[in-house]
Amino acid sequence: MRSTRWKAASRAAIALAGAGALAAGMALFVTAPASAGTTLGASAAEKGRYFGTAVAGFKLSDSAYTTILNREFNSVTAENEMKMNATEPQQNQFSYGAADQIVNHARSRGMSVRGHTLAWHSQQPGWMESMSGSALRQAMLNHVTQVATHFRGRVVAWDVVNEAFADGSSGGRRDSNLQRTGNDWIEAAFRAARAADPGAKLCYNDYNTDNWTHAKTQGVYNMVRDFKARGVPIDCVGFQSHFNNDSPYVSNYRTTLSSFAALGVDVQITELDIQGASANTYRSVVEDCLAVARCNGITVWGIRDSDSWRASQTPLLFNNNGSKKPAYDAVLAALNNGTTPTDPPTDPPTDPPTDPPTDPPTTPPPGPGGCTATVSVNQWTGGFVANVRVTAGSSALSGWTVTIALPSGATVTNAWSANRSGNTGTTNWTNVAYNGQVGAGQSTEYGFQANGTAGSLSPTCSAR
Ligand code: G2I
Repeated sequence: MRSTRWKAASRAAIALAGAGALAAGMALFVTAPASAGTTLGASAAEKGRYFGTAVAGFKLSDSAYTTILNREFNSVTAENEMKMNATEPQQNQFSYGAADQIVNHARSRGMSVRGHTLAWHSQQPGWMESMSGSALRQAMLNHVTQVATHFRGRVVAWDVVNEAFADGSSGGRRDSNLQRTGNDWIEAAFRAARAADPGAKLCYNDYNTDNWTHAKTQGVYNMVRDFKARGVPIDCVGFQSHFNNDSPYVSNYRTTLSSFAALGVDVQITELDIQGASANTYRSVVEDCLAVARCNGITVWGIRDSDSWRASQTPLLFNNNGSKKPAYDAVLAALNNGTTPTDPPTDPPTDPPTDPPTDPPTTPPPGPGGCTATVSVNQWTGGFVANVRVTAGSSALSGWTVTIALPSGATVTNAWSANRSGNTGTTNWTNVAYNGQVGAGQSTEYGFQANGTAGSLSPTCSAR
């Protein structure tokens, strides 16, 4: 519908130009198509997504590395620095220096941070590896609580539990010291994380869960469905997506992403790398994410091939000297082209100019601008977290304002991914640097935590 109207407007413009508007010396202006980003982060943001990378803290002193990081990415995952062995090397002695350095680097540049990971059978500190039973369960829950509390308000999404399912055909849990504390260890970890940081999205993260037909994928799917049915606090599922010859990209990947999303969780591609870095495969992965409304971001597992845990497979978007590879161009183009039918037109600059200024009412872009906002609330006694989803109308947004009237007694205590004015009564929220640009029909989210009772909130949204 929209693109038909756009074409009709273009045809009208051609006719006008042909009728001598140019010759008459009329000033013409061109309505730019939704601007195409020139970096991964900016282009993803235009689609209401983030584009992130794993960062190794010790490389932040490498200027070739940080130049690419700072230019291209708007989300960061610590490659190793938030793992259990890094953050609690001795029991009850927490060590956050390396992780804080990454978090500060990211946040001071407007990048968001994914936390990886609170509970995992691997990379446990020695003291934990040798524990079992209720002592281990208690130590794990304490770890989740302490670490999530330390990073509260600074991590937008946590991989609460990592890699808890078995490979192969069983579709069941992986054996581990944590699993042997009882099958409910995963939900116990999620509940502890929610209590410690109610504002963070809580994800389950795993590998080899890309192929919809695999038993492992189905096992994780059934767990998430069960968690949603029973009210276990899970918000998202991470698909590591380490693609290689043994575990290749498959065309049902999009089905996997959309099937999980249909359970009512966000889906995120969390550790993407592709053996050989086929441009076509990278493009397909990006297109699959863009095709699923709740696929809200992609993280690649390193910047240059030499940064990869599988460097010999040259699986990343930049080569060893930091040059962009063909896969980079494919990813950027896929982000800019988008695949959703509501995408704004992306006509090349050779297109005819649009209507002259003497005819403003019919000047493209067609359709109403504006935006809508919806809110979902997690209420507990005495407080709540609100996640607000901002959705662009039929035109892309370059900024937005949401107004929410809070009932008396409700006071905002912290917020993320938006600027706020007011913390009681009428509150106004505007985009931050990285989420102001929202493609037509696309969404972005922000959230806040408050004391009191939310009641029914009715946010309004306007473009700015
Ligand atoms: O194995 C690839 C990834 C699979 N999913 C979970 C991720 O957390 C995991 O990341 C990798 C890191 O890329 C590696 O860098 O996890 C490995 C194990 O934690 C990391 O390797 C470790 C080495 O095992 C250590 O010997 C080394 O000290 O990296 C450490 C820091 O370089």
